[in-house]
Amino acid sequence: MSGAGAPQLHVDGSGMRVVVVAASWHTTVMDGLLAGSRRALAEANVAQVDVVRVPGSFELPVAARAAALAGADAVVALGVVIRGGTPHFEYVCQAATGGLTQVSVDTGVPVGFGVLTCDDEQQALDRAGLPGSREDKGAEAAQAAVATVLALRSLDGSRDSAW
Ligand code: DLZ
Repeated sequence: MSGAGAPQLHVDGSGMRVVVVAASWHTTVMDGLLAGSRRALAEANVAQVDVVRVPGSFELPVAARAAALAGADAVVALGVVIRGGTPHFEYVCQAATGGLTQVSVDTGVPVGFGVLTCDDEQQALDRAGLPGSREDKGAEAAQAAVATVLALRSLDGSRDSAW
């Protein structure tokens, strides 16, 4: 999937509580994704940011659900899955993607999807928001989560969602 065409989201998350759930495989890439999310949430004026680490991307949905049920306005899910020689990649990616979608739809709490699913480590580094990376998927996931909170709030009244 190409990163071309991504929207520029300038969001205001003042007063929001956002929980970042983050897997722990592939430390360098995860450090970049986490830093990008934190940066974007600070730029969006989100004062309360909590980070919860889980072992792998397979564990992201259960942590995201707990965060949503505990009162988070939005959840940002971060992980990196790198293809190996077995079908394990497909199962972990499917579990993370389907599980996070289910959490979001079932709870009504937006989940920003910052799980990289890559053929190799270089693809992940290119998207990790590190010096030299072409894209910053941690920041994009955080902005998307806050933007979706605003979009859903606009359904409650006559306000347009603003970003
Ligand atoms: C087992 C596994 C493998 C092979 N690869 C990754 C990966 O690239 N990225 C990731 O986030 N997690 C990986 N895991 C771990 C699973 O997500 C999960 O933590 C374990 O299967 C234990 O439930």
